[in-house]
Amino acid sequence: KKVVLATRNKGKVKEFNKLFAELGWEGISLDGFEGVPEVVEDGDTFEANALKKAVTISTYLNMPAVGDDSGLEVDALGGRPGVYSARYSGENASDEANWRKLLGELADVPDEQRTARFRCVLALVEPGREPVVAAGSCEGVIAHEPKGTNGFGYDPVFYLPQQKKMMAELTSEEKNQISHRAMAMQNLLTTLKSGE
Ligand code: ITT
Repeated sequence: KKVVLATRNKGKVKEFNKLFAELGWEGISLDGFEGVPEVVEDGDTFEANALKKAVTISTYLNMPAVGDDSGLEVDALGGRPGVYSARYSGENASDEANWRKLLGELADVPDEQRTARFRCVLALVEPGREPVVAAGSCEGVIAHEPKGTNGFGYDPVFYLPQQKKMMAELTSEEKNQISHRAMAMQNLLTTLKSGE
């Protein structure tokens, strides 16, 4: 199955390429196409934005597309940055600027109140079919200092108590065993199989 990855995020593309390979799917990047419309992420839920990405790209290319909307929910911040995770410290903010802002906001928050989770919603949109949506999450704790250079986004400050490591210290294979994206992908497959 050939599926366009409706994302401009290179970290996501890398993870999807591995997750798709396990299924025998071929993930096609947006890089090879011209005139691809920008998706305005104005939804207030992960689901709305994931659908918008997949519908926009699938309609434009007339091919199956997967949209991924994801982010970090921090309990001490009432669930922020949530759907605004990519733009937490401003439009086109770097990953480092975003996690530095997060560490600043949590500076006075004690360890036991630093719980958080990554969430991912995937939407698979195929021409002539009903969209399929699936979600996944991954629990962790926001650290005080960054560590690790793998992954992307908030991975350097997202501590996994079970692994006793930061997400950015995991290899992409290890991350793909436990991540919100991997869980959402599993749930997507289960839903697809149940509809066959
Ligand atoms: P696309 O919309 O083109 O897919 P994006 O980076 O704008 O790319 P999102 O709107 O879904 O994607 O924003 C998700 C942000 O949440 C992302 O930029 C990271 O900061 C964070 N995030 C999502 N998944 C993550 C992961 O696996 N590890 C670390 N941070 C993650």
